[in-house]
Amino acid sequence: MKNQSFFNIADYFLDRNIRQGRGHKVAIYTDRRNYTYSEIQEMANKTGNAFRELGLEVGDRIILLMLDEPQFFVMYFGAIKIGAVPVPINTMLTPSDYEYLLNDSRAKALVISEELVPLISGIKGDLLYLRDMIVVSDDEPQVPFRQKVKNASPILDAEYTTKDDVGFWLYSSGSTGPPKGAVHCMESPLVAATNYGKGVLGVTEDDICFSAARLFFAYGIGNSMFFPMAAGGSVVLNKSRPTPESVFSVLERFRPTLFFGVPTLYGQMLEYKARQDKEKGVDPDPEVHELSSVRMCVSAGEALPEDILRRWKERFGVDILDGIGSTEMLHIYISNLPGDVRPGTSGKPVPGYEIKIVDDEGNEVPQGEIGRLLAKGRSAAQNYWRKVDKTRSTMRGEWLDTGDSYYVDDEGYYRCAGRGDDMLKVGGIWVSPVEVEACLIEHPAVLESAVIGHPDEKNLIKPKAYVVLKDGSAGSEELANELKQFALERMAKYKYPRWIEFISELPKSATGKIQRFKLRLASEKADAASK
Ligand code: 3UK
Repeated sequence: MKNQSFFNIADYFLDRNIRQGRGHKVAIYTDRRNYTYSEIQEMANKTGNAFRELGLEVGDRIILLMLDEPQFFVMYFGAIKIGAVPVPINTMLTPSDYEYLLNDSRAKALVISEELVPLISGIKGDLLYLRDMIVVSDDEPQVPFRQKVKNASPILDAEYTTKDDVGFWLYSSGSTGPPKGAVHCMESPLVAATNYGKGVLGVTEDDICFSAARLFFAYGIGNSMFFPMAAGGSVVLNKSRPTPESVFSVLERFRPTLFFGVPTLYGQMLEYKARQDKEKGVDPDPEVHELSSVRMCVSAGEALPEDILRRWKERFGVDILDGIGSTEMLHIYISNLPGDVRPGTSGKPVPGYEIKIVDDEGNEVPQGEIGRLLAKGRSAAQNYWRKVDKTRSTMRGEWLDTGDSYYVDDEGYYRCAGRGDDMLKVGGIWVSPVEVEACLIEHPAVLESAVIGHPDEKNLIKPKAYVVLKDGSAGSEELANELKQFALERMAKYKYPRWIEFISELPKSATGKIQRFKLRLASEKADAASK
């Protein structure tokens, strides 16, 4: 067993920092108090020992349905220390989504933030594998687990794992079918932190990271956990939903050096600031603002509109580095670089990753031509859990098919040209058109529907639904509002269609597949004509 060298990411991120003398350093800042590396280590050790007492073992999944709080770190590292597998999941889903995730993962334990308990109270089906639910409130698990933690030893040597062991999973959603568990290796976090955190952002122990993207996303967990902990730096955690107001207040209070967001938020923050500036009635002082401590901003999740980047730099004097990452690659693998930012592009390959753009036969296309973006690197997931076909079609040997269409421009910058599968990103989160369509069809008046991404006034993508009614009628504004409400009540809120257009039939291929690209083209044409 011990012929492969020991590697456990909890040992690397916690114990190593303490061995290197950072025990008294603040690892986490929150509104209530700070936590040193030693404190997090001790709590994680006790938690790991308490997990063992529950009978949890190497390979057992533990779902984390948690807000951004220190206990997320404690539970995550407690699990990894004993070789169990933490599975952070999205906190904005519905009871039936949670039922699926709990059963698909066969998690034996669920750790849930108290505030989120109502989300799962509506689960109607059976939870076939779940044995223990641990509720976290006020930075502590509730009894009976709290008692187990209290009585547990603060000493816990990490399980003898290697870099290839399963470290954790992250679920990724597809256009059809349910979400897929991307199974990540133990070493993936360190690879992402080395290639991008250190290589691109130059994160050091002096950095304080603050990510508006939450810990349950690959993007967020990289920003808030992997990058600071790999460098021995610190992170600010904030439980509240990232609104411009809450984000500005965290920036002002904790003065982080690195800020991570998604395009929607950058757009909202600019708007919020413009409103404030207007109310004050004086020209804004470009030197005095909440971002004065920030040396670099990062955007990912969807393409950052050029205009937002330009306005941001004007107002706050700091660049936003746009980069493309994915749950499967764990983090950003093509990025704009400090001092080499080309607005409207994803930048260039991050050193440590290889990229190629190929045609349908898998041959590389000439520069300037659009093709499928493939990526290769050691932070790539090893497989999708219980999805053999999907694994084989996406993870092609050393190369991962990202599902994105890209091309390289004349100057070598990578430019996004959409996705092959009609999926859309809303505020950085996937929305499957198929899911929204299926929901609308449940409404008694709806015969058929097709959903596409449509830019709002800030040029950010939101779902738009084309609806064919059963009675063939032309619909009405009331019905449109009713359908929006109908969708709002049945799915995660960010998925509902912001616009509804009634049409007499949907464009379809000979095989009966909805041709969403035709609707996209028609909609773009109509927008251009109305401008
Ligand atoms: C799209 C982008 C254009 C693209 C993510 C940073 O977004 C992340 O992971 P997901 O699995 O989605 C991946 C897909 O999102 N995308 C992401 N970033 C960009 N498109 N420009 C961008 N800058 O379709 C990609 O395949 O949710 C982002 C770090 C870790 C991540 N997991």
